[in-house]
Amino acid sequence: MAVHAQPKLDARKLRGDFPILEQQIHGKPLAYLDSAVSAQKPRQVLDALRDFYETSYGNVHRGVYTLSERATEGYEGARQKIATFVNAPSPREIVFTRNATESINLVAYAWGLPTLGAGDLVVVTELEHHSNFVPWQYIAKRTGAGFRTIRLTDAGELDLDCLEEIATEGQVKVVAANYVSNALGTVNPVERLSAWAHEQGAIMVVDAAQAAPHRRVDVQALGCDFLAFSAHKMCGPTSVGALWGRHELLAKMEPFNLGGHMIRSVGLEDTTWGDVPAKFEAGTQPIAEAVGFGAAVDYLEEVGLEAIEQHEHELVAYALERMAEVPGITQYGPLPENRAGIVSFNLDGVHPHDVSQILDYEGVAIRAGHHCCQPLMKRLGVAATNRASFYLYTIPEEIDRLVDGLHKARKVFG
Ligand code: 7TS
Repeated sequence: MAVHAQPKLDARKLRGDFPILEQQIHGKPLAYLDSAVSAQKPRQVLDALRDFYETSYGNVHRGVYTLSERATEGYEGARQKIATFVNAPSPREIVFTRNATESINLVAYAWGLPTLGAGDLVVVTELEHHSNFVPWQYIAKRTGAGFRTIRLTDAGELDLDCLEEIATEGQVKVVAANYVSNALGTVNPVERLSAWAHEQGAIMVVDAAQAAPHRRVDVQALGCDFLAFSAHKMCGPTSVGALWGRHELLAKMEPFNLGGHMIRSVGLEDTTWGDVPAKFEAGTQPIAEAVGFGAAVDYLEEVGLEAIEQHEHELVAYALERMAEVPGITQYGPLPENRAGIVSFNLDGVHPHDVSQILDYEGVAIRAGHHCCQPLMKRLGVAATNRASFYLYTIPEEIDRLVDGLHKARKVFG
């Protein structure tokens, strides 16, 4: 549960930081209810990007001139901020990647490919985004390892009763699960899964793409071995993400991408690798984006992660209650107590794309589709759902407008 270390956030005031929210869509104020797909950017992040390009831009770790040193300070300073943000023991354990997807692929390829084999098991959940499902399924196939999924209860929570059975079917080597589900908002018991993974002699990989923006994430408290997240869902720029990994694991792993910067020395016969994290950062990195990522972390810390979690908890409870008034609605996912700021639903007889189109005419942006969770959609017995997702700038009036739009969609298509 949230610790109320900070005062409640003032979403109305925070909205002033987000220029994009000032516009109208189809003559109506924009209600952006799709932050799970990507969050909007505050002026503080946009200014940091512009300021970096205008005053400090250069390539990093290369030049001995002032500008390159300044750029390196900005880039490494961002790494330090991100390490502190997830309570990593050392900034060397933070690897910059393009996004959460690349972070997970890095682990699947660089750790999984040489480690896994016949008789081993890779365990994921039925609730995964494809980013934390497909790479593991693929690497399991390539290595001959088995692939198992932790099933779901009807409430959309992980059914941990199946763990015992899975453990009898092979040597569990990796457990990969999301902390917060992007499709249902379920908050998963990552600490328990980490403990179980370690009992089996396995590593625990956490997809924190939907957690890091919305709640305090502490890699040491979670007890995991790897944690992946993306800046763009955290008010930061696109094209940069992070992988946190335990140093002893990162140090033993082979590289993922090969080329400039990641080497120690290159000879005609052999090449040796640089230290962690350089070993995993081949080629020119998303330098300004990393600096913007650091600014986004500063912004979230300023608002307060506990305050953000509490705000979204109130919004999701309000949304679930208000949406239950809509005739013919089916809501998916757990009770608000175990859910982040995401609601997933269908309207009887109305295709999700039609719902989201009607809402767009009202200026309300939500997502319709399978949310990159086809195994989950199969479990729910649907092809797609509508999904509304909230963030620190969401206000209850936007949920009221969503509900009004749903009544309208029923009238038009019902
Ligand atoms: N994991 C989860 C839980 C996600 O929600 C997403 C993206 C990813 C991984 C991948 O993140 P990326 O930054 O590498 O793309 N989520 C969504 C979504 O909910 N709708 O579209 C993308």
